[in-house]
Amino acid sequence: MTRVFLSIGSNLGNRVEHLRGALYGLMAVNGIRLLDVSRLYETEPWESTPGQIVNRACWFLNCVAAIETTLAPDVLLDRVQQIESDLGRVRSTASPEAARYEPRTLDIDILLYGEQVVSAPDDLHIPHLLMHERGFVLRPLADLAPDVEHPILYQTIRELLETLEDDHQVVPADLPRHWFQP
Ligand code: PH2
Ligand code: MG
Ligand code: MG
Repeated sequence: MTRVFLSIGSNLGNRVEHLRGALYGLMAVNGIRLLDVSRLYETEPWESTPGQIVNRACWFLNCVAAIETTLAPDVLLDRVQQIESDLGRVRSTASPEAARYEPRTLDIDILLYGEQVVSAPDDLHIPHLLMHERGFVLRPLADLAPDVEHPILYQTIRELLETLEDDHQVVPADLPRHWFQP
């Protein structure tokens, strides 16, 4: 069993429903046990088109989930991508660069997989390559795992958050604490 942290985000359609769907989807996978979920945050989009930034409706709703899994990293990636497509995400045929920042119903990213470092040619990088630069990742992750250490940077999530230079806004969402009931 390995403890894994996943970043979950949506900025299209019924965002809370998409996040809920992601969590129920994870709970239904053989070999995954959902341990905990962070608070929800309204987050300013990172590197998207300028039009999105002024429109709060296009902000993301982000959270982080802690799971325990017996699945290997590549299998886990396959399962979370299946959940993304089950919930209606259509991957663009545009270039991978353009696709990275287009609005999405649901995005699930593997942040940390135990203390393992994974660098696969097929685009799977663990720890997530940008996690330490992003408030929308570190803030919810610090709700669950402030003392966990980044396996390459050797700093804890709390330390990374304290020294973070990211001026994108990350605001706790105005939702009942029990927006998700396992
Ligand atoms: N995901 C991205 C790009 N930009 N911005 C925010 N605020 N939240 C995200 O989840 C996010 C993003 C690529 O996956
Ligand atoms: Mg992402
Ligand atoms: Mg992704």
